[in-house]
Amino acid sequence: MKVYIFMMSLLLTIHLSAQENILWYKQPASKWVEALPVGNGRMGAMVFGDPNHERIQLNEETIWAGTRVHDINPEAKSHLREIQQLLLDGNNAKAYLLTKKYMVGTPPEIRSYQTLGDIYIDWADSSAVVDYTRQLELRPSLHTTSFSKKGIGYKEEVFLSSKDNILVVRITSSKKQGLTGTIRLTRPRDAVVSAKGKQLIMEGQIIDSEDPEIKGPAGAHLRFAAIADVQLKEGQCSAAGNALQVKGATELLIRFTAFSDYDAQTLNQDPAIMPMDSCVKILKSSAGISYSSLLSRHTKTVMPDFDRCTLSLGKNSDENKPKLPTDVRLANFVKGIMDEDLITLYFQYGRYLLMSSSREPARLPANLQGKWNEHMNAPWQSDYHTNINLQMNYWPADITNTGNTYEPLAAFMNAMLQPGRLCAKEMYGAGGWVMHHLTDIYGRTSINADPKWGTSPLAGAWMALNLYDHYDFTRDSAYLHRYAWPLIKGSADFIMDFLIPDAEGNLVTAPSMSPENGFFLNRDSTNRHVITYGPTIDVEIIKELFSAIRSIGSTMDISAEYLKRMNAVEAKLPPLRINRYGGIQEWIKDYDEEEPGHRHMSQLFGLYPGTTLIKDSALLLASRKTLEHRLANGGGHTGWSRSWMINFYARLKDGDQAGYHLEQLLKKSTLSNLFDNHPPFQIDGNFGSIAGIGEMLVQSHQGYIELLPALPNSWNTGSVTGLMARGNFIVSIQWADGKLRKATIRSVMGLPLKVKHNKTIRSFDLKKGSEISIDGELNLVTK
Ligand code: FUC
Repeated sequence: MKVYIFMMSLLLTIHLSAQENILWYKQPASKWVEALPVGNGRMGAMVFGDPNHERIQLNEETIWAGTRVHDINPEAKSHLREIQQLLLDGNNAKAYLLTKKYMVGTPPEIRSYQTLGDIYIDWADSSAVVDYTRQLELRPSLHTTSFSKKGIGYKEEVFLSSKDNILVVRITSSKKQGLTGTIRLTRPRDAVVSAKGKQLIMEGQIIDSEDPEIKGPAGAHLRFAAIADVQLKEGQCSAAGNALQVKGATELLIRFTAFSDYDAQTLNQDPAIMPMDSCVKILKSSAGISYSSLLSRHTKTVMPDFDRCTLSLGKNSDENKPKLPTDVRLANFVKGIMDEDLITLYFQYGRYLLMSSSREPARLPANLQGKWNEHMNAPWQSDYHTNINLQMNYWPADITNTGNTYEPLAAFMNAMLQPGRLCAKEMYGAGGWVMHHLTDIYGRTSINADPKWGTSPLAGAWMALNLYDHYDFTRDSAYLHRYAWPLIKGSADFIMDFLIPDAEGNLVTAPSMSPENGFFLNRDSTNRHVITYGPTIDVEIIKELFSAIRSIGSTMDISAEYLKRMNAVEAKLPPLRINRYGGIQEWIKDYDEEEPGHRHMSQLFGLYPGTTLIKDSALLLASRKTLEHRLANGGGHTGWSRSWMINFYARLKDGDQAGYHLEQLLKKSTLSNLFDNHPPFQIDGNFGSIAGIGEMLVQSHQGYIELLPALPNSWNTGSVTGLMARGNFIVSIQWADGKLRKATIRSVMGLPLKVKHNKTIRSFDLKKGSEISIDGELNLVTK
């Protein structure tokens, strides 16, 4: 009997931990958003899996148009007071005009992240293709296309190695010497490709032309280089013009890499960097390593991070590869056929995307499209929007335990301090640092758009809070000192200099906005405004920032005097108010909103990612009303907006609503390659939503770890391993029939532990590195 029980529980464990980690399709990608992404953080590639004319679209994280400029409008500071006064006087229209004239950056816009180019492989044999499949294994991040032509089997494997910093493409044929075709490396512009020996060599420089919108410096900027190095088993490879002709090979191996002369530390081009030398050096270091060793080196690098966290919603088959192709499953899901495994696949795909766009050797954070972009001029420049999007990209980094994906963001933000300090001083005459609603890799900090989008002076403080939260999860004090604290303290310095008193004696930000919603000053007015003073999101950001400083200040170099000043400022912030329909008031007054269903829900910053609204039951209730009001008016219609909804409802401990919005995201805002669809493709929705899944299962923002705080009824049985909670705890949970069966919590740092489930809260003494297992009543259980 004992043996039987043991076997059953073993089977149950295996069953629960078996997880599908494969996206697969029966046909090649016919467009870019059907192709599948691989990435090593620094480079990205989209694989089409075309059996006749293969296309692998390539990205390198630094391939951006634009250049380092001093973008502060020299008129800003001298017109600041006037603009502020106009806003306080209710002359928003004139304030907007002057903001547009005097505060917008010079140049007023930024340029785009660009495609690096494409590798094309045109096969000589274009006869009928049978037995076609292409698949992306998330674990260990490997794309495989296989098919047959005239009885000959072909297989193409593609991965982007973090370990060796190269793209690897291996193609084999089942028939000796079965591979004959042409390999090309191309770019739409600004590059020359030559074929030498068995290599394709690209050299280029980004040419920025005059653009009436951007008005940025025209000219030749970043220099870049790329090499595709080909090795064969049997057969020949020779240059044919600027392409390589392969004849009669049995196996083909392409190693590819690319670099520019951009330096991420200075956010600038560095003429001392020789991109071609960087390519040669990297390729040399992996020369002579066999394909199987390259793959196993890659696997050993990425698998441990991927395996940190697993999710099962109870339906996982024991097979690793699902029976139906991913696009068919998604189409079924859209029709209303529930597929729990598609949700878990989507969860792991989000983690995969973050790991593939933001890990060593990446030096830059994941942008609006991660690192995957086929355009020369991408939607929203594929840039770093900091009025929700960049923040959202990193929401899952800690809770879903994605390894060191945070590092590129932390380093980049730290580099932003220098231009941000200049901006605070020159634009506002303030200390500290500031940035507005977007930036590029050259550290632009000004209002770089029409002020109705761009006037977000606390976007930098929001970023600083993001960095603080990473500290709160990891409690890594070296990281805190090096990266987070200078941004946190610098934001507080800026804010205290920037705030002005309004007529009621409140201290307010101005000019500012509630991204990116408009309002009417009077109910009968037809004049729409965006620019304002003291919007609610700013008040919430300041409160969160000051509270973060209070909780870590004692360990940092901060005087009692400073804390006193901070407290005095906080006491004069405008109160958080409830508006006429019972929601959180979005602006300083209860204005009529222009778009009641607006995609941004900035006034709920204090619900998620913040906590201000959670501390007060009336405000918490009003938060729910705000969501209902937005939704009743068509809200949640962009991918990222829907993802934010999941987090909001998770924080409201409403699992069914959180689950509903997750389903809506898959049904309405997900492309067949499971990319998030704004539309168009924008990756923040992939990231925000999986943070939301984490929040549904474990929350840790209230001083305790709450287990299964927002479990949907439909997630009846399941398990999760390896979620992270603040204080550096690693949490695994099993539940069945909607009830917590067992939770295991490991303490990495040995900090005090409090756990909550349903209404019970219990404290535990847990030493560094040790773990406990508890049941649904929070009683200790032996394993
Ligand atoms: C914000 C959003 C848009 C879009 C853009 C990149 O401005 O309002 O919906 O996501 O960022």
